[in-house]
Amino acid sequence: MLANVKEVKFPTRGDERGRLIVQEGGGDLVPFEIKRTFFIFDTTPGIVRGNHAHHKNRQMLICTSGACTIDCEMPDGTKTSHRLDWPDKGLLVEGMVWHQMKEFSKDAVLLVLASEHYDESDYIRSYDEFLKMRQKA
Ligand code: T46
Repeated sequence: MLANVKEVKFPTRGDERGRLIVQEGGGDLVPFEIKRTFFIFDTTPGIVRGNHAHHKNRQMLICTSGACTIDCEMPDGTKTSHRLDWPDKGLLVEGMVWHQMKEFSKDAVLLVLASEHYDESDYIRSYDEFLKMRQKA
């Protein structure tokens, strides 16, 4: 069965010039074609972002600088928390996972690779609605 959330580790390539990490769509680590990327930075201290789920969109979250924490709630009610604090750490978040991002360090840059183009109708932004959909599933 497909895990709703999965921590992955990207290989680090490096030589005397520095380090390099690759994310490629359609492989084992990012198991979808990447249609969109965006990143979150310069966050307000103490802020909590997210607080939604997606119907269809699948995402890979990577904190390329600094650190932040991702809290997830699965369709079966299981809750997990993940600290992203190094650029080789990725968190695959499938659809129908309620998630929030918090505890951003001042220098945090959270890169998100998405399987879908932006579509507001793909968001479930009401927690009550998420609970109702969860019961139906
Ligand atoms: C997610 C987490 C990890 C766009 O116009 N296009 C886009 O591609 C995105 C991502 C956002 N926007 C607009 C929609 C809002 O007016 O930018 C504004 C901020 O978006 P939002 O409040 O959804 O941001 P977050 O940080 O709560 O959530 C974002 C993503 O939207 C979401 O898909 O899973 O990062």
